[in-house]
Amino acid sequence: MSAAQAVRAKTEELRQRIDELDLEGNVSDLSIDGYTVIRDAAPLSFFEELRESVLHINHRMKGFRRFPTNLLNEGVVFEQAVQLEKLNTLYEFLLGPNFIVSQVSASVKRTTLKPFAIHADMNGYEQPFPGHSVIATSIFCCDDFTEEAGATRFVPGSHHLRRHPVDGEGESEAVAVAAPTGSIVLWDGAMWHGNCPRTLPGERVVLHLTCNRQNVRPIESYSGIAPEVLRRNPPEFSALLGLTDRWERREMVRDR
Ligand SMILES: O=C(O)CCC(=O)C(=O)O
Repeated sequence: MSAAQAVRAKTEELRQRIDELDLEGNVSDLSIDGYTVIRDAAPLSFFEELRESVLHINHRMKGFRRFPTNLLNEGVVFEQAVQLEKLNTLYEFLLGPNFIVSQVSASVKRTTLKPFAIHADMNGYEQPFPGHSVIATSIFCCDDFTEEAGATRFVPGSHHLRRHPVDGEGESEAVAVAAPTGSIVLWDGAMWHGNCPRTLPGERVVLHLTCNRQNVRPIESYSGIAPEVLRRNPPEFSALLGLTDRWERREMVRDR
């Protein structure tokens, strides 16, 4: 099979998977608006366990102010989070086959009048951004997302601009996403987004998962991941972490 035929076969296989998993609507949301809400990506019990684990880390870190990162060493539920079929099919749609995990992080938003300012996740990128998606972020909703609950807010279609917002651009156009507990919200890294103030009591607990196209440098390094984490997961897990990347070179080695 030629390289071109292999690429076509992968595209056909992805198209079939999108059909089988009933993700056509999500694909058009991502293309037109730049973000989508994925329903039933995992059982509710998974989101309950995730919530408990994030709150446990939050407690251990004395109510972290900065997002904690490198959560793949924090338990099986985080390993499961990076291997969900529906989500990873949509990551593949955005970032191509062999996309890699870049960061696994979490946040707990309590009652506050402070919104998260509008920004794009294209850290390290000058402008214009590449014409295709290179980074994509998802948020796992362990609580209901409404405007009052402090939901993520988006400027629909802003990913088409291929640049960062400046001087408060997008603040007045952003709309809160509505998503029930158990949803995952996924967006193109070029999307302009932030979050809303939380006027409700209680906490909004979420996992943040950033993935990259395979040739984009990840934020986290997994070379030091606990060996038992690799042992208890399939080989595809190591590939997701970029550990089987045949272009990764740590040394300059002369050809013989
Ligand atoms: O917390 C949110 O809803 C949005 C988070 C965010 O802006 C991000 O992860 O880049």
